[in-house]
Amino acid sequence: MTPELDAIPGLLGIDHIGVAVPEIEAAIAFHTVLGLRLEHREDNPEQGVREAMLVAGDPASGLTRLQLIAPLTAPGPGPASSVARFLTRRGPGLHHLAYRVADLRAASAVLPRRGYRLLYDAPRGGTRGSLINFIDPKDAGGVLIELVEPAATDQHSG
Ligand code: V0V
Ligand code: CO
Repeated sequence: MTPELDAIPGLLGIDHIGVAVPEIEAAIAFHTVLGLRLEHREDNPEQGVREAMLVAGDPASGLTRLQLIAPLTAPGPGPASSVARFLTRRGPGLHHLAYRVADLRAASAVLPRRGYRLLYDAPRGGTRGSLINFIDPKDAGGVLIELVEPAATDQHSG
């Protein structure tokens, strides 16, 4: 493949948008009033987050997902999660944009080749058994971009 054409193969669309919140229950309550439905909850200690995935719209017409993320670690001494740092430095708000890819390893191979840094050397565990990695926001116009390959059993959703 020529360098001009070397792009991520199989970028399928936006998987979710991540919003950092200090307290997950209040955020769920607000977004439920907007009409989103709570689809999934999970704690991810490796990422230091408590997560709630909400969904809008009719599955037949394509789904829109919002991922609320709150720090998992209690305030106080000890290492702060990156989301806790984000809340301290920037306050609640838009945190990341997650693109769904068909094959995260193939997608990950392209970026360093083109001079863009990934945060992890190898994919890590994301929501619902997915594989995730992130592009360094310094290389992505200040936006934290997540690449997510859903678990094989989850490919139908969204
Ligand atoms: C920090 N920065 C960001 C940012 N967080 N820029 C854009 N979007 C964000 N969310 C900038 C910050 O303004 C600084 O820029 C610089 O990065 C370093 O800031 P820091 O406070 O020292 O930040 P750190 O130490 O937290 O590092 C930032 C990165 C870190 C992005 C490297 O947050 C990280 O590793 N993120 C990936 C993991 C993650 O975010 N997990 C939570 C979602 P200046 O001041 O130097 O210009 S978990 C998830 O989505 C899951 C599980 C899922 O979907 O399944
Ligand atoms: Co995410």
